[in-house]
Amino acid sequence: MLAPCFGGRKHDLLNCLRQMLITIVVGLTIVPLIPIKTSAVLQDSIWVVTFSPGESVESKLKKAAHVRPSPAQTKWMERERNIFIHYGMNTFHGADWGTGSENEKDFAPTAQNPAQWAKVFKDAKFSMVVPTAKHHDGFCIWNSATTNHSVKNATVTTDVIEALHTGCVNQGVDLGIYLSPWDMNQRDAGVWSTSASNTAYTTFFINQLKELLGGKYGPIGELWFDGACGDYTIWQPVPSYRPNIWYDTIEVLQPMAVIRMYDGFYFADESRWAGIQEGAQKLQWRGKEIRWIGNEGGTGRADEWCVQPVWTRFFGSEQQNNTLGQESFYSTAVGAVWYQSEVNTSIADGGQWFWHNGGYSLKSLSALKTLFYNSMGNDANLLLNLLPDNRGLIADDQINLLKNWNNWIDSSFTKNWANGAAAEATSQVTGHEADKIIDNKRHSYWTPGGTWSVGTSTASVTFTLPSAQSFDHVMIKEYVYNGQRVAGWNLEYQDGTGAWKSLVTGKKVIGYKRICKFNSVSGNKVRLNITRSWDTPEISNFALYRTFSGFDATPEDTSYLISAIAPAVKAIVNPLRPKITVAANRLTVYAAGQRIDRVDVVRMDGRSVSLAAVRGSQVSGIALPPGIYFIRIQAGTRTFIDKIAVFFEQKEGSFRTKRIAVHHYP
Ligand code: FUL
Repeated sequence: MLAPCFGGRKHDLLNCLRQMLITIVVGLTIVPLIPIKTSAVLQDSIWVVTFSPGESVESKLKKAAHVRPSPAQTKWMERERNIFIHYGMNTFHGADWGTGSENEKDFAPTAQNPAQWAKVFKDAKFSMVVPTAKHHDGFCIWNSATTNHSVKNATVTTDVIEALHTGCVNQGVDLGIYLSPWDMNQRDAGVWSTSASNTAYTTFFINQLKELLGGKYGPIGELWFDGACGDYTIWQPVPSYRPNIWYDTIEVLQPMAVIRMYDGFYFADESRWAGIQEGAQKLQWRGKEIRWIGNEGGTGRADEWCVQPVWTRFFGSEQQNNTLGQESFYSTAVGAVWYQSEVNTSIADGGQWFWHNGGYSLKSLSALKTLFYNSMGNDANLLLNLLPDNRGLIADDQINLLKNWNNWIDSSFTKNWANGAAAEATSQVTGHEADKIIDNKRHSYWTPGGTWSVGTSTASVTFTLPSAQSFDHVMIKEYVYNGQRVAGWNLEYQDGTGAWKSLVTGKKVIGYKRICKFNSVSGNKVRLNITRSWDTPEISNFALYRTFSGFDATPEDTSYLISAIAPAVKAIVNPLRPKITVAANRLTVYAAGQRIDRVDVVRMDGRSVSLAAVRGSQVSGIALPPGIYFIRIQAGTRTFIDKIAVFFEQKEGSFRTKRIAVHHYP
């Protein structure tokens, strides 16, 4: 069957036709293992550079500064947050690792609805979902012709990947695939083996990839190859695996998919590695690779580099090296590659990936905030795992936590207090002036220009805000489309006395996006100092944020969530559609004739000043100083926040509305 691959979204027409062609050719039958010609890059390209033997570290750093992401890596980088889904046979056995001998009939969801999952991803602003098509036990949640151990023999026979694909197309979310190389069911059938001479499993695995990537499930954005293997040493390459053939297959079938590399992988085979070291050969890098951050607890390194020096042939056991990416590796490095990291962790605590009958303990809101800083705020991408339950649904507690988290992100990182600032740089190039940093455009940037020396050059930009503001975060983006360069920076502000004081110190990386938190300060002058850069720095965006904590709740306190409201009460709350009008410095809330018990208008400055608490269906005439406000509406016995950003600007002694955004839940 030819599934349409446009799905209502903009996809490359050629890719689509290509996928259709592949679907016709490959079909969904088991095909023999035909070697697929590698399209891997055998010479330097934008995403890989090979150094010359004896090259100086300074020269290597300058070359590394020009390594850039490929189109597939760029697309993935800009996704920023993706969802992981662990769902399969384990969901029905209260296990995180199965045995491979489970009865297919045990897969028996009572209300399975991947369309519900897709809506959750969309509402929580995730770009792509990566479901466990097959976990280590070998049970396939798609209708596979490669094995009987799949949903086709389960109590519920729906092809979960197909249903999820349909749901995702409807919600505008992309699909990725997790496919476990380790397969306990095939081990027991004698197909999976660690013996290097066993080719049966490679054939089997490639056939599974062809089914999943052949077009039936549309464009696939990411492949995830778990290194875990309880039947062999972790991180060491399983001798029978042929990752290069897996990757070749992906390149042919899904050229825009990135690959979360199988842990036990080599940068080159032994003979070519020697040639690379001698300068006779080039490093091979596909421009599809993404890097495991090195743990599953959601933390990253103090500085997380997208560009990685290549100094060892075998990378698997280096994945946890805490100094990865640092300049010290360049003395022995043979080259550098674009290899951005992905932070994968579960929304459940204790390393639990699958839903268990005995329940789970969710991460706290505060832990999810930390996760945001460690991933999307630390030059890395987030892959956050959700656990559909044995009904086949994502439970409300996970959805509510995501809503709380998004409320915090949106309220904290929307209003840029540096907007409208005057930007002055120590030097700048025509067309790339300092104010390009605060034009809120992705593809414009400031650069000081001139000749840049890695060891001695520095540059600064001073931002003068229109008026003194308080802020507690900075967000900076490098123009990584030309390469990642900054290797040292700090931030200062001028306090009331005119003295410059440190806000952020000791940082190396900026990269795609860096967000740093500090104690709230107030001032109107802020200075970004680039103290080290591998080549002329290029900075594309800068923001100062003020976080909102007025309605922060502990995970136990979900009272303000609409989804926590009992259905009967929800029916009353839903139609409220409060209307917000602002005239000069007055704010009015109408509740469309519905009764509301109480309205609180709270200022979003972390100090949580309640400005009004009024009963009735109409609240009006609240005098408001400039700021961003949240409105909490209480109906019945429950409360929810209708998140409202009301931006005021002071103009000639009065206030005028700059922007009003009203969001309704659900
Ligand atoms: C690990 C696996 O063993 C876990 O079960 C889970 O799938 C996690 C994402 O990767 O290596």
